[in-house]
Amino acid sequence: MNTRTSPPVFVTQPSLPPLEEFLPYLQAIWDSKTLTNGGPMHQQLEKALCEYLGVDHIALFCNGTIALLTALQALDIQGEVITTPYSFVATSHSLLWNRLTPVFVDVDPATFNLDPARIEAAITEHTTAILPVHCYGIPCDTTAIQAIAQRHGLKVIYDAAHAFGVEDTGGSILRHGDLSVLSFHATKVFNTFEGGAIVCHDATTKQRIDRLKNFGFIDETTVAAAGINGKMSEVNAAFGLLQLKHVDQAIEARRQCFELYRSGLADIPGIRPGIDGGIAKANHAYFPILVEPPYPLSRDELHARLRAHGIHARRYFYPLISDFPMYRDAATGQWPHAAHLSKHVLCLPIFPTLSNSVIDTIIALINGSTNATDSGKRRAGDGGAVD
Ligand code: T4K
Repeated sequence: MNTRTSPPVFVTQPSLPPLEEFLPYLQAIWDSKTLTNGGPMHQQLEKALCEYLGVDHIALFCNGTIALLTALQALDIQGEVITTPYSFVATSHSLLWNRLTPVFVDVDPATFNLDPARIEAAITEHTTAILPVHCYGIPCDTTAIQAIAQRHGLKVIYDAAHAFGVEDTGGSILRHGDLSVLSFHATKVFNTFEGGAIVCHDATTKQRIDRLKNFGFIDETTVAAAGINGKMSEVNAAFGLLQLKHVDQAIEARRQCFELYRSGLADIPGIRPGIDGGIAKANHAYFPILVEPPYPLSRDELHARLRAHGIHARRYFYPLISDFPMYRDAATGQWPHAAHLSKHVLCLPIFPTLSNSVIDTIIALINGSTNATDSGKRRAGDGGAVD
């Protein structure tokens, strides 16, 4: 079997609507000459997203990272913030940029998310907030986190960068916590090229966030806070309006990829396909698999093997954030579950235009590698569950 795919297949590929559908939006921007600073496209997208996502208030941003920075400023978070080491580095970088101290807590290996049972033990007199991540779009245990936050008077800001459109049985998961932060980066389920947003619950907070993302301006001559420039441009907002028309179809196409992977990988010893977490509505942003014994290759060997065949799966999230140099000093704890996931999870390509035949090829490569001769032996110590 010739399993080399051509061209290469990446972990994701952005959804793009037909170009001609975007031209009228560009024409409208050219006509209005309003390019940014909360113009008509920006306002329309905020309204449309509130309706689509089922939330009351949303503030658009130029990207998810600046939205995270601003969310922490908006709530005036100080001191220590409990967060996960198993995420994209932007999560905790937002803390360092605010001169806050990240306190890493281990994850629940079944959900990839902060383990509520471990949060309480990490709370000190300096703790003011929890910054959990709905990793891969799988909801955190929001009920337990809320109970802890209430008991200790902490704010909760969800990094919901992966969680566009995800619902639990009560509705949008973006309703949980004080704020939720979305990313609309090119690699996300819903993209505006670059972009992001903060979801909040009341008009006063929305106004504060809107001012903070516009240098702190209240009016032409009054600056209320040391704000930043976090605004989304009209072109990005217009693209978002168009993307919204296609996003349900895109999520459905992802779901079909998910189902194919799930059934195709179900019986391979040592390969554990990612969960959908009993989610009422999943977005299938990522397709993580755990690669563990008795599978004969290590995660890294499987990663290399797929790559040799043009399949660019990704080791999200390796290394752990706590292993990056700027965190090592502060990060003195042990996170065995997060460390295990970081060494054993591989995210397979998943995106709306991924063909069934490529998925079949990927499954065959993973399956065939049980007899693979093109790999080295499992490295000593690289395996074994944490518990
Ligand atoms: N919080 C969490 C939990 C996050 O995951 C992220 C971002 C953030 C916060 C911050 O949100 P933003 O500030 O980014 O809005 C990517 C993304 O750049 C990043 O947005 C994302 N998380 C992270 C998980 O993945 P890389 O370094 O893996 O991206 P890159 O360029 O290697 O892209 C992956 C693949 O996607 C490429 O191999 C090819 C494909 N691709 C990528 C781009 C940019 C395309 O086909 N077209 C493209 O335009 O970080």
